[in-house]
Amino acid sequence: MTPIITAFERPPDGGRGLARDMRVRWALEEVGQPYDVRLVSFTEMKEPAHLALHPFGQIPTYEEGDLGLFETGAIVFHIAERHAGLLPDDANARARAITWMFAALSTVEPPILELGTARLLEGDKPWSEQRMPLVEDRVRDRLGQLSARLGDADWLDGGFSAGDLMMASVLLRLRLSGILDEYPNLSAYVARGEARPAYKRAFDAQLAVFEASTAGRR
Ligand code: GTB
Repeated sequence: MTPIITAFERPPDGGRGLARDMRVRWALEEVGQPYDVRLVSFTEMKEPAHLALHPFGQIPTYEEGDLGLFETGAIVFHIAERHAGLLPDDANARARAITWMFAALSTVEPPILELGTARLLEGDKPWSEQRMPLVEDRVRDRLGQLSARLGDADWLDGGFSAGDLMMASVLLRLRLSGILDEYPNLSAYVARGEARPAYKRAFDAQLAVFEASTAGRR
């Protein structure tokens, strides 16, 4: 059965692959699972049909037969559990790869999201200039720790796993800030992720959605 995921009908990131359907697309491409995409508008996301799938009215969602999932972490984990290629066979290595998925979402991503909020939504507030260095340093604290752990390894724990897919996706959101470049091994780590054929296929697919959404407006 071909799974169906949801994505923005008009991607607000300009096709840069920052919306979270990209993580799900990447996982599906890594395991070689074809998928369909249902594009939804911001209005449709808040309507009952979509809310029945996603209680918070967001993308991405994942449908496979009578299974409906939301939350990118849960979706990628589900894909990794059901297919070979994203989690090691060895039970302990598998548990460590899952740990890195959680670390990406629970420990590394929150300060990165906070930085995005501080810059995009609070940048015009009178207190923003004073607060910004604090927010940036919280990101640097996490990146410094992650950089020390990664060292000169290619991936976080042996071969590429769902943990790396999630961590690289989280770090990618920092690219425009310039902060990622302060950590050359993390920057190279993200570039290794982006160089994977599965990443490229996923990126091209989401970019095609953006391009189609702007075609009629030129
Ligand atoms: N915890 C959820 C998950 O991981 O699945 C969070 C899902 C989420 O934040 N979805 C966003 C959404 O649907 C899209 S990805 N937002 C609409 C809404 O809440 O009404 C986040 C995102 C949005 C935009 C950009 N961008 O423009 O660069 C990047 C990332």
